[in-house]
Formats: sequence, structure tokens, C-alpha cells
Amino acid sequence: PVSLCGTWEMVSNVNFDGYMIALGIGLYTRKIALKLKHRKVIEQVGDQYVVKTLSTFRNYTLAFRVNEEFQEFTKGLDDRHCKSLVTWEGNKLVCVQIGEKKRGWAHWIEDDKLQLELHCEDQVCRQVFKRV
Ligand code: RET
Repeated sequence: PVSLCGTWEMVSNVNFDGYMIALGIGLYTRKIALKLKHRKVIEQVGDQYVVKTLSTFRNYTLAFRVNEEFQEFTKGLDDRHCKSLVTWEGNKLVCVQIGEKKRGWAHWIEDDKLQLELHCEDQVCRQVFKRV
């Protein structure tokens, strides 16, 4: 599949608020987070990925190996601990985050853009990023 690596800037963000509400994120953080245009910086060495979500308000960095369960602490988001597992499903890099909430995400390339679908409980957020 096409590489996810590179620097990406947000072009659209549908139902991010619904996703954040489902995570139990407070109103103050949600109001600020909704106004942000995030960037993703994705780096890969072999099967090891580092995904940085960067914004003027807060950053979130996740490092993982595909097919290897890891402990995730969603610091600065909802501050929960999950057991996370990232796998390839066709052309999609899919993560299941096992913990208090039913949640996960998928990254893939479509129309030369980075697509990110985040879900928590019954809420789905869809974000699209273009290459910088
Ligand atoms: C921000 C700002 C503060 C509030 C929230 C945020 C959400 C970040 C998310 C990051 C997802 C990262 C993924 C990485 C994959 O490797 C922007 C930090 C809630 C949802 C899926």
C-alpha cells in the first residue's frame, strides 16, 4: 500500500465533538480542540511507527509496532489506559484500544489524502489530511 509517512495537515473533521463527548472529555478542552487544525507527522522504521498529532494547544505522540500489543495512555485526551493493538487490514492501519470504552481508529490513504476514522462507543469521527 501507499506509505502513510510524511507531514499532513487537516482539511476536514466531521463529528470530532461527538467523539470527544463519547470519551468524556470536558467542555473546555472540547471547545479549544474543535477550533484546531491538527497536523499529523507519521514516521516509520520497519514495523515501528511514530504518529505525532500536533496542534498549538496540545500534542499527542503514539509509538507502536504493528501486530504487537502495547500499553497506551491517552495523555491529554481522556487520560485513560488501554491495551492497544495495531494491524493491517488490507490498506488500512487499524487500531483496537481495549479498556473502559469501546474504541479504536483506522488510518489509510485515499485520493492522495490521509484518512483517519476514530470511533468511541456509537460515535464516529472522520478526519482528512492533505500532504504539506
Ligand atoms: C488533540 C487536542 C486535545 C484534545 C484532543 C486531541 C485529540 C487527539 C487525537 C489523536 C489521535 C491520534 C491517533 C494516532 C494514531 O497513531 C488534538 C491532541 C481530544 C484523537 C489516532
